[in-house]
Amino acid sequence: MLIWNKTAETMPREALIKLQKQRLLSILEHAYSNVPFYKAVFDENKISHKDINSLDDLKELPFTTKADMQASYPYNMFAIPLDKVVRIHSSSGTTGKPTVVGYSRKDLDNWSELIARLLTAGGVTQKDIVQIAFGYGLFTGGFGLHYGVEKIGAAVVPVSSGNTERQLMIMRDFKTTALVCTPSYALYLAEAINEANISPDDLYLRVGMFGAEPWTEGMRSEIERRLGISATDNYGLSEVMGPGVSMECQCKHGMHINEDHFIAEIINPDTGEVLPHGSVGELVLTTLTKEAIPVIRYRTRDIASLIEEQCECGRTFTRMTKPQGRTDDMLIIRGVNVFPSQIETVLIEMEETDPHYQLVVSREGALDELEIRVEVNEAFFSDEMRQMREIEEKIRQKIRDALGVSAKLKLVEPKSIERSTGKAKRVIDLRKKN
Ligand code: DLL
Repeated sequence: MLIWNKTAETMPREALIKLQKQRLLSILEHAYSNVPFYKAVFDENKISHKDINSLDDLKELPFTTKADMQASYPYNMFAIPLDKVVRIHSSSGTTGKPTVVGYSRKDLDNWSELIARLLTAGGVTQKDIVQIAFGYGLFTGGFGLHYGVEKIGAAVVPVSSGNTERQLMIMRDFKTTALVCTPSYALYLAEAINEANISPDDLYLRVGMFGAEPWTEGMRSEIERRLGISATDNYGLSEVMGPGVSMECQCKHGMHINEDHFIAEIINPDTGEVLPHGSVGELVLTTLTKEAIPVIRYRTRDIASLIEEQCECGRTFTRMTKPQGRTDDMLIIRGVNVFPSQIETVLIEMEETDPHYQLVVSREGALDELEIRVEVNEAFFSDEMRQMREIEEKIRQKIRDALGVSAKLKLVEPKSIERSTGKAKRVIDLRKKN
């Protein structure tokens, strides 16, 4: 199995911990001295970065939240002067102010390095033609992945997101071998390939590196089967860097966290307490090398757990499980916590439905109601009510057995749920309007 940076990625744990400690101390010093926000919170909590003597002491430091980053709009989290900043990205800002993130030249070099690791882990080499169908713009997906492809020496096709017909034409004519986008867009492309009567044999696709949204193992099998590729997952978030925080290797069992650049912790989202290894909770990340925006104990709101056992690929970095979802996407249906990904797992196993669904949450009286809208597979679609009702009942039963909640089911016609070229919108929450 190929590894981009063997020295770093297979470093013995003791050496890694030593490196993390050394980098942590210097990033704390950098944050305290150059970011008024960190000076204020450390002083307020009567904590000095000088009291931090081991990685274990990290838990004494306060968290950084999305609200903190938003309140610092646009540049108050920056630790370097603007004339040393060479790139600026930003989150979409659908909830409140956008968060603005900057990168120094060194940050961009590190970012490319981590993306080169991600692509190599996914099977990309210098020989590949890599089609990037993430949006190029303020979103970190497009430009973030781009420079890692160049670093490897593969050919990058920066097609950006959208215009599915053109994506297919390019994929076929440019002989694309590697695809980079969201898993939901990969599925959409697979569907479009089928509709355009293009045979997978006319294409050269071999591997796909997908991320930026939650997806299940079932969804992976579906994408791999339909596109005839090997698909790997990768994770990241703009506040911490963008893509490249962690990535799967060919073992496809958890994403290796680039621990020479980030420290990961899992906390109880309600109490903030650090949980023992293996526990499921909220992922908290600390950047170890970021110059422009050092981030200490950032609460990602993503729910995952850490896998400590050494991976067969030889990498020594701890893995994180696929995030099941975000704390803010968790639905509480009659007292039961439900993540959209749990519903996806059930739906994807049903031959009668296609993996296109939406969850509509509403409130009736004091209770939350969940309606699952899912597309019927073309082969099972019928005008006969009885037949459709039988399928509905079958799914309802499966959801009840798997999740312990009952939901309304609404079967919809094939291709009636809006396709996404970026991050799919799975949940429509009508409660927020009340
Ligand atoms: O989505 C960065 C990225 C771009 C990652 C391209 C991977 C590939 P944001 O827009 O800031 O950044 O969104 C970050 O997306 O907190 C997760 O909730 C979710 N997310 C990202 N990757 C995954 C993944 C980019 N592999 C937020 N699985 C994160 C599940 C993911 N959720």
